[in-house]
Amino acid sequence: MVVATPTPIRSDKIEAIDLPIIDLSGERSEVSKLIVRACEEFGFFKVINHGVPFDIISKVEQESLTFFSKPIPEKQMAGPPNPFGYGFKNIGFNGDMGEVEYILLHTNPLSISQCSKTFSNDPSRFSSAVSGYIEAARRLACEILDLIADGLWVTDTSVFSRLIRDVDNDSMFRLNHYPPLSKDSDTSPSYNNNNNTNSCSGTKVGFGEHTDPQILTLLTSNDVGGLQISLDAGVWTPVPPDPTAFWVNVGDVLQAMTNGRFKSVRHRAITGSFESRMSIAYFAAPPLNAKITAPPEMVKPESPILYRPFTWAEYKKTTYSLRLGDTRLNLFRLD
Ligand code: GA4
Repeated sequence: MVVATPTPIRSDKIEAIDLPIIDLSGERSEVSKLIVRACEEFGFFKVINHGVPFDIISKVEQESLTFFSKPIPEKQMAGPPNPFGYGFKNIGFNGDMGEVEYILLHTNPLSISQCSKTFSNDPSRFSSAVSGYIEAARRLACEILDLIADGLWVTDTSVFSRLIRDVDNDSMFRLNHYPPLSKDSDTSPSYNNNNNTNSCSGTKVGFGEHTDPQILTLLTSNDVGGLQISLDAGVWTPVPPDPTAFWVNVGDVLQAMTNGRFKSVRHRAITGSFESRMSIAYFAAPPLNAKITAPPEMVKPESPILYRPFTWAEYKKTTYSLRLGDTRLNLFRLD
C-alpha cells in the first residue's frame, strides 16, 4: 500500500504561479482545448463567466454563516457526520484532524430535504438554497465534462457527464468553515464568527493535503484565502480567493478515466487569516454500481491501460479505509 504522509507546514515551499483561468463564454472548441490543457498540467483551473447567478451562491453562504455562528453544542446536535452531518475537527474515520468545521451532505434531493431541519430553523429556506446550488453546480459540472470529452476527441461525448446525470449519482455537498485566528493566542483559531483584527500570526492545517476521490470538484469560497494546490511534493501554490468564480479540480475517477492523462490534484486548506474562510464544494460522483474504466480513445499502444476497472462503490470503500493523504488510486494500477 502506498501511503503519503502529509509534509509539515514548516518545511513546505510556497510558490506563487499563474493558475489557468477558463472563460466559459469563449468559443467552444477553444474552451475545450484550454480545459484539457489545464487538466493535464494542473488538474485544476478557475472558471469565469460560468452562468451561475451569484444569488445562488450567496444564499448558501448565508445559510452556512447562520449555521456556523451557532454555539458549538448546538451545532454538535447535527453531528457527527456518520457519514453525513456536522463535523468538528475530525475528518473521515481514521484519525485525520484539521482546524475546520463542516457540514457534509449527500446531494440526493430527498436526503437534503430530510436533513434540513437539523441545520436550520427555517428548513425549507435551507433546503431550497442548498438544492439550488447543487443543481447549478451539477449543470456546470456536466457542461465542463462534455467540453472535456470534446477536447479529448472521445466519440461518446457524454461518457463522463452521464455518470452525474444519472439519478443514482453519489455526488456530495460540503460546507466548510475555517475559523479566524483567535485574539488571545498566537496559534489557536476561534470558532465563533468574530472578525478579529488584532490577533497574531500562526498557520495551521485546516484540511490536510489530499486528492478528491470523485470525478470533478467545483468549489466556491468567500474572499478569504487558504486553499493551496501542490504540483510537486512539498511545493504549494496559494489559490487567490475569488467569490465570483468556481474553482474546478480533477478527482481520482477522472484521472482513471483519462488513463492517467489528467492529474487528480493534491490540495489542502490552511488557516492563519484574521477572517473566517467559508467554502462550498460540490463533489461530482458516479452511481455506486458504475464501472470506472477509460474509454477506448484514451488507451493507445504508447499509453496502455493504467488502472484495472473498478466500481465507484469499490473505490469509495477503499477511500474510507485509508487516511486523507493516501494515494489510493495507485492501489488500482495494473503495473
Ligand atoms: C476528500 C474529499 C471530500 O471532502 C470527501 C472527504 C471524505 C470525508 O470528509 O468524509 C474523506 C476524504 C474526502 C478522502 C479520504 C477519506 C474520506 C475523509 C477521509 C479521511 C467528502 C470525500 O469524498 O473524500
